[in-house]
Amino acid sequence: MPTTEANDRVRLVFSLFDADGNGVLEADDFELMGKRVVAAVPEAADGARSRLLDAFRRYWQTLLRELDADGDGRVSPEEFAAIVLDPQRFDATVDEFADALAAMGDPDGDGLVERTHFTALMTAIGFQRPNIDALFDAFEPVDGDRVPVPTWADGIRDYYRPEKAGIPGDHLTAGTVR
Ligand SMILES: [Ca+2]
Ligand SMILES: [Ca+2]
Repeated sequence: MPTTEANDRVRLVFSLFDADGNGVLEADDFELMGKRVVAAVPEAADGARSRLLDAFRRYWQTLLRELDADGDGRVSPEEFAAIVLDPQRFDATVDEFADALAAMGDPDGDGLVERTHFTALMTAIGFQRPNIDALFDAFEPVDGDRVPVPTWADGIRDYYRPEKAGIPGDHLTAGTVR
């Protein structure tokens, strides 16, 4: 059984990925979100941007393939909820997305994500400022308020784990769901 926290995390991610707010996920949401997120770090290299845009598209393709039970080309909240039931079907996609997003937060390539870039990217995805701040703090930033790229990428992977509770990613749902 997924934890309550995992269900909350998934509900939140659905509401954010529904970028046009029409209540279902479709290809346009991921184009909209992808453009918004890559624009958040203007100094990112072209390679990092196209990698993240590709990751958003791949993400959508995986959701469509795995979750569109009624085959209407859209993923409803009910269809999306099944994401927690069989997480290994999404592992490769989440992996790629996590690495691509975390890499965007490190435009100077020193292996560390500065808080300003983290905040810009997470704001572009649609998370709320207090939640973003709490998550960054939970990653225990060091060395001039920065966190290692893999720390963030692992945090994203954990966010999707149905069995996890009490993880840094739970700071993102505080005050937003239920
Ligand atoms: Ca939508
Ligand atoms: Ca559907």
